[in-house]
Amino acid sequence: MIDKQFKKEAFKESVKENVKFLYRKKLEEATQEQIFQAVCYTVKDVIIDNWLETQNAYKEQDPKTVYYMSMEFLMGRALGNNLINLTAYKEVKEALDELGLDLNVIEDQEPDPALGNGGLGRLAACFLDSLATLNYSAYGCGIRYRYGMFKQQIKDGYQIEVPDNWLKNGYPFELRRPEYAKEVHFGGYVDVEYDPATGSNKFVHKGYQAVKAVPFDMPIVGYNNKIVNTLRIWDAEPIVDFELDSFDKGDYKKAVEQENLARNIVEVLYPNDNHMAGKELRLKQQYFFVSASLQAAIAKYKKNHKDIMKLHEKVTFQMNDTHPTVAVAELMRILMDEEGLGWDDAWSVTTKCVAYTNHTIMAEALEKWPVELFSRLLPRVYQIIEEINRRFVLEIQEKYPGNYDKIKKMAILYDGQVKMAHLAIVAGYSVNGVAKLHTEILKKQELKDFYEMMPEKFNNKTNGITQRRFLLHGNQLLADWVTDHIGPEWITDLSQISKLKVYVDDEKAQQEFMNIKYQNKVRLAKYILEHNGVEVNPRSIFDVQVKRLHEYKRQLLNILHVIYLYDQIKKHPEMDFYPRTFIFGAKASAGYARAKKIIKLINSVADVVNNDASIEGKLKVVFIENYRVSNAEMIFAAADVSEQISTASKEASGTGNMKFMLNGAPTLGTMDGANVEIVDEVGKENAFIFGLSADEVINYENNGGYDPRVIYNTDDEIRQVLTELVNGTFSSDTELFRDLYNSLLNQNGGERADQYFILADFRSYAAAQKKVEEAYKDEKGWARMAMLNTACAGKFTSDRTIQEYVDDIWHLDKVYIK
Ligand code: T68
Repeated sequence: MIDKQFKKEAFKESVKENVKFLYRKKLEEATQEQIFQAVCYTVKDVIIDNWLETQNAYKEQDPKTVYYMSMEFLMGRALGNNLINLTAYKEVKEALDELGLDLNVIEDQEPDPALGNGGLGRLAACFLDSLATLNYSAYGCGIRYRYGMFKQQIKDGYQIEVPDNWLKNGYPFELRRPEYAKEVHFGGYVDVEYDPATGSNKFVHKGYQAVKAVPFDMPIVGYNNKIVNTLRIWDAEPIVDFELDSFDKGDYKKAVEQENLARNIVEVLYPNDNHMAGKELRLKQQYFFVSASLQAAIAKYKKNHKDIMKLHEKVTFQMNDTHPTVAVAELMRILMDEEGLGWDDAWSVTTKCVAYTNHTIMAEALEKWPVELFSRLLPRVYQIIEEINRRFVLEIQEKYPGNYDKIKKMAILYDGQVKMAHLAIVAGYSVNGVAKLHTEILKKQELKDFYEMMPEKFNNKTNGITQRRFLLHGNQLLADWVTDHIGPEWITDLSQISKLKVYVDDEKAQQEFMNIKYQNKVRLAKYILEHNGVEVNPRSIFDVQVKRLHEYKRQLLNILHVIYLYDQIKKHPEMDFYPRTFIFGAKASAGYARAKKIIKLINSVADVVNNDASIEGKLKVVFIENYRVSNAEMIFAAADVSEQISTASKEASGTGNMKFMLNGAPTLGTMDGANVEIVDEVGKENAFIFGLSADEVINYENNGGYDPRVIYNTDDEIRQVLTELVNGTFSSDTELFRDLYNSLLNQNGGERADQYFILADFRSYAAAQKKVEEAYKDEKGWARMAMLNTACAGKFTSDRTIQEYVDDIWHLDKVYIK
């Protein structure tokens, strides 16, 4: 307990003082936003003490440190989470109550730091929480985007993207650290110069443009252990005129160019998930934060260590997907050009320091950069990649003499492209997938050749989520109930949650559990009424699909099934039907036209269904605007059914599936990603599984696909659903959804008809949905199933995932604060 700092009276005084000091106001005169800032400063004061102590302990104990390199950290709001992890949430809530303030309202003032797209960025945030909670020394390394993920508005059923100016009022939890600024260089050329000192040639980068990288540090508070780690995100500033090399002094054009570079580079997060846009600015972003982070890490290491050859004993870099993979060549450059190592020594250090996590097998997400662009932007780094490639190709030839196919498939440089995944695998000492099935597919399919050549590198690390945010903070009613029944150990040891199993047949426990679910549904219904103007019945089944909009995630299958149900109810009004609320939340990449069309379709179906009095409210469809971490917490808590319906083999893991499970919502899903392991834990009788298997999908794909026309021609009800996309049922413009219709039935360019197997899986999906309805009608049976999902979620804590990374990959030392 941090009770010293959170004595209620002292806390109240401090908030009042901060309001006075920051705004020259009395508490009564301050706005909620000002009070939010004042409360944050009080909390930050406590955090800073622990932060200093943690850094001192690290200095004394000199543990190995992991640098988690990621283009994205989808942190979500910090105030509530920090209070939770300081174990001060309830005290602070009471103190604010006594001041006539509502902590929930104050929390709502915080912008939702959204420096990420979806699963990959949120995973990074969960990992930082677990690293701090498990007493490990860690830095998150990323970019301080001025604009994070766009805010989504829905106008006329269409998605509108609004810039997310999250720094507008100043972000109270960040700390600018100009004393740790680093320079990053772009463009120019490389000269070879004879160095008389060493008697050998050296490579000198000249004529470049420079940007100053300035770090902002955010505290990452461990749970109840006084550890505070650091998320270091880099801002870009121009190198002002007088700092130019004497050679460049007075070069006005260059000064302007450098200023523009600095302004543009951190301007905005690219809003694509599972898609590579290939923009030059994106590569600049990647090199910018990677170079600055590596420079900082090496400078820190050198403060207390002499031998750079032992870097790997104290430092490891984890690359979150290929986005930071330029780190391989940048580390080589620093070790050779700045630290004076030869190639072999530099390579030996590098290959013991970097490791790679793969998050996708989607072909369009694989990062490949044109050599022309890469070598122009990063000439010295490119030179190093050429040499890495040359040596690797020799290795391939040695291992597979005369097999040119291997070179074609495995080289880092091929067809005028730099293949970042190949670079990551060749240099990385570990290559991991993010769920068992995903890792198997990597080994057997996508990365087969690499697995055959270097099997020892490959390993699985099934993803996880932090129960601190997604149960303790997001579902306080259930969290208290769990603690009342099994004690608080689950907060830092989620395997304990299996102790709930003894209650699954206890009627009182069942009622309490379902009553909490009901209250959470009431809370969400209120939110929906306020934000969508739609009234939903909290007694209906809340069937939820929230995640990024992508064709492979198959929101289209879900909404087509809603249309199917609507047809059924209209045709058989007397039919027994348990009321359902289908809830969607999803952002589509700004440039992804088909995804945006699916959002429009969901909203158009909602309009028709929700306003059709003849179906007596049996069916409601809600699209929650601007799905993000803060409303996600509330949505998971209120869900009855978790829709995880990706085409098997396409979803590497999924992590939303785990958040639903923990909050007591059974999975309705395919055998894809971590769903497979969820079913292993909870039992297939406590989930609703349907659809083609990954093997079946891959088999079709390797043999030219399948023919959806067969289904269309033979299944009248499916044909009817598709026809309604283009016959005016959901839009007077019969062309509006033509592309969606065509995508299911016609081949288009390189794209197969129904490439995500929606029609193939439709009937088994509908059957699984029918089973959901039957199961839900059995109140006790459902309560049991819901409780079992919570009770079996222990494996899916990110604490477990992080411990596996530590044991198998990073080998970090635990640090304790006195
Ligand atoms: C997700 N990937 C996976 N990518 O889709 C998901 N991509 O299955 C997995 O659970 C999660 O990673 C964590 O492992 C992403 O979220 C991106 O957001 C992304 C961003 C930029 C470029 C490519």
